[in-house]
Amino acid sequence: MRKKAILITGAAGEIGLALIEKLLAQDEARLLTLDLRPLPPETMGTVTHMEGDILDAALLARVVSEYELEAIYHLAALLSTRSEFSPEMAHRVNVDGTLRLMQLAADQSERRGQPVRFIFPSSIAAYGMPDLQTKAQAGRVKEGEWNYPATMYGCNKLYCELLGSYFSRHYQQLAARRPELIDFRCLRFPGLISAFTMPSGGTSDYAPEILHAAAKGEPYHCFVRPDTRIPFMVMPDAITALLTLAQAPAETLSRQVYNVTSFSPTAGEVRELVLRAFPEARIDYQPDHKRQGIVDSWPADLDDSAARQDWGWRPAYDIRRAFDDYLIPNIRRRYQV
Ligand code: AKB
Repeated sequence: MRKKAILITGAAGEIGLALIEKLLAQDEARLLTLDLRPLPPETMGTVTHMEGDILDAALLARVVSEYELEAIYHLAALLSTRSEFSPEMAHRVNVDGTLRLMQLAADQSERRGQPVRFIFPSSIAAYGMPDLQTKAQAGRVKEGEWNYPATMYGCNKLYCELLGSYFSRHYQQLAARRPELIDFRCLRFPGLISAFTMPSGGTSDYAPEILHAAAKGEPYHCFVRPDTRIPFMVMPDAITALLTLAQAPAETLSRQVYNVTSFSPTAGEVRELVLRAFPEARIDYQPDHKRQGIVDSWPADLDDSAARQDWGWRPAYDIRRAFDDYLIPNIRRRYQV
């Protein structure tokens, strides 16, 4: 008999580790995790971990033969900066990998006779604004606006949102018998900041990098201008958003892709907040005009009213609470400063 499981791909990444921690705290015992890397020692042993590639058909076949999946959190991805250096590889991981996971979810839904919930983090990278004037005028961007991404990662995310919609509404629409469809739910995340982990390969990474460098006493050259503004959220709110959307009754959802956001500081404001806690920090600006161009193409703010209305989304942390109650105390503990 196959074991019931909740699959988390990209489990050793920032969101994955925070999600595992939260689900274990809720006594969730059915976690099956997948990543190219091992989990850190403190997490290893608390879940069933498979080390391998989401593109490995034999590995996915093993998952299907041994487990009955009830939900999939598909977090594995190459982020925006990394994807620009290897766009074809990004396409393989971000698109082909997601397609395979969706096929697996469709197969599992059919076997169970019940939809598998497929939770997918998308990103502000799915938006693309042509210039700073447009960005300033656009204000809080809604889900259906400015869907013209300027990065491989953004294109991959936007397309996978559409794939999710296809798999959950039209998959095998011409077959003689309509198959059981997947239950696809997606969040467009802003930049994320964790006190415990560092992102790698993203373009919103400057904000967590300013903070972690300051706490470690290392100098930091910020790769965007001080006036650069994009939305951010702290990791506990990102996990709350994922779990709340995953658990929302289907009839309350009016769409499949939801913006979520918390606060939209400039890079200069992030520096000021970090300096309040670490006055000795050495942070200057050395904009990299190419990475700057990517961040400039992302909205300054998101309209998350659909998430608020449909499933009661409210971030617990505004910018003050994020720094005073979550980031600074935890990062001081982490680096013992
Ligand atoms: C990145 O910078 O690529 C990510 C994102 C905004 O999705 N953090």
